[in-house]
Amino acid sequence: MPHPPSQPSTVFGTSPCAKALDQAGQWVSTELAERRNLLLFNPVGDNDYDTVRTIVSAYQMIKPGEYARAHRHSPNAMRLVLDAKPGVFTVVDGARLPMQAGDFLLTPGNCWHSHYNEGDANAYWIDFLDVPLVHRLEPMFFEEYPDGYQPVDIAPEAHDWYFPAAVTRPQLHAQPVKHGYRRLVLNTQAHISTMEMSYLALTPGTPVNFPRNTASRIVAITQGSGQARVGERDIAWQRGDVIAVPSWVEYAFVADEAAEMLEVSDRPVLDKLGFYRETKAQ
Ligand code: GTQ
Ligand code: FE2
Repeated sequence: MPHPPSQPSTVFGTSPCAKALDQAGQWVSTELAERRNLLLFNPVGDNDYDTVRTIVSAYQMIKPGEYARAHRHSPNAMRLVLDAKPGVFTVVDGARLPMQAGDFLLTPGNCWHSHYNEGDANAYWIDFLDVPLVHRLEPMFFEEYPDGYQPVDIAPEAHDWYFPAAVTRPQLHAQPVKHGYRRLVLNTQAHISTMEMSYLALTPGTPVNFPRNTASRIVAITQGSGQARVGERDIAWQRGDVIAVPSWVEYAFVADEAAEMLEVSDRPVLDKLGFYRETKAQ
């Protein structure tokens, strides 16, 4: 089994985004707000919510001792953990799922969920939800849990909704290199049918030209740094950054140092409706 590079030493907690979340933390409590989010909306036209047309992403921060009360909604949600000390967890329909750096967790639509920080440092993660798709199709439902607290079971050994970095990183690095990178598609279809999630590993200095395609994608960098070209835009990226790749836009990535990223795409929706199309890979 090839050895993945060791866990990142850089923490998200020192970045400008984390500073903004920390500032929000001084003013907005989890009592006051349902969730403490920094929404990544794309400033195109009059849009003030969507990251891409079908998916929204947001940073979320929770302070030590805080509790984000239980609710449920029809949109599907997922979380990619950036920084978390032991004692941070989310509860999804009673299952207590740990949140540690690099972990990825599902909150399928209509499951009760609440977040806890019983550690001693702020915890940061990235949320992805199909809210824009659900909003456009209109089957939007939201419900607060009566009195805010859902029952909490003990942490399961393994769970279909839980993708710990300790499991996914070795799996990613065991994948073959194709078109200059490794890809691990996560087994999530049975739980979330609107989005497909994969981890990508890039080798330093090897440019990856992705085929232009009709899916909308959001890429979140979990390790390393490099550059991207998305449409007409040149982007320098590093761990903790989020990059939106709208439908039918050309995009290419190159890593400066061994890099890993999570890609969330709406391809399953396009596939089911017969709208998926891509140009040949270069
Ligand atoms: O953590 O439950 O970013 O309901 C947006 C909506 C997070 C959450 C978001 C949500 C949540
Ligand atoms: Fe939620």
